[in-house]
Amino acid sequence: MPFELYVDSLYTSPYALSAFVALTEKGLPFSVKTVDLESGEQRQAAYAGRAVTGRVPALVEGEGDHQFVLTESTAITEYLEESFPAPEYVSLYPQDRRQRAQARQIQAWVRSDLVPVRVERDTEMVFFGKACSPLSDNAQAAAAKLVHVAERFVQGPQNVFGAWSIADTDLAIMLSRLVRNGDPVPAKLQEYVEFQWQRPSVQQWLARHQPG
Ligand SMILES: N[C@@H](CCC(=O)N[C@@H](CS)C(=O)NCC(=O)O)C(=O)O
Repeated sequence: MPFELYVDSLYTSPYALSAFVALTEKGLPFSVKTVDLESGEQRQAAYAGRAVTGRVPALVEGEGDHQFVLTESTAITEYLEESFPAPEYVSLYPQDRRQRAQARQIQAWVRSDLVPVRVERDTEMVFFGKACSPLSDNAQAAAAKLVHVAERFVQGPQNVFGAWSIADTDLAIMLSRLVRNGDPVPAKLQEYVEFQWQRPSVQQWLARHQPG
């Protein structure tokens, strides 16, 4: 396997999911290794000595002296896109320069804003249906902003930019924090989340939650 992808052992990291989907969409052979974040494995030398930020996901390419280890999911997806470009490989980003910039905009935004939604609707709820309390005032405001921005981007029930891009997966996972919990979200955005959820690369990630 030329690549290894380190993900959290519960498979709940939306950032690990994004890197997993990127590798899967590119059709690259890779093995998945898990890191137990609960026990702090990410801070131990065996992991942090290689994955310098001590977080998941981490992409490992090659072996020995030539091994290359990269963390930060968007750095990983950009690296894969440059290393394995279209048309030979599936594109992770739109071909149009402005759309590509907007895809990066979505990716950066869902990772840096909306903290109350990320805290009060964590991905254990998304993937395991964990019960959640009603949203606080702060989280309601963040949820309203998420819906407002998503409605500007999502014009139909399918992809933001016509062809699928990795920003669709990232935006849909963010929206699924509300949709999966039954928080009010316009039907168009619910359909969008469902469409993205059915993507085979996302389903391959979900299959990792099944026992056995
Ligand atoms: N901006 C990073 C975020 C990565 C991140 O927050 N990873 C979390 C899991 S979702 C993690 O490794 N947490 C353990 C820690 O920080 O100690 C990315 O996009 O990869």
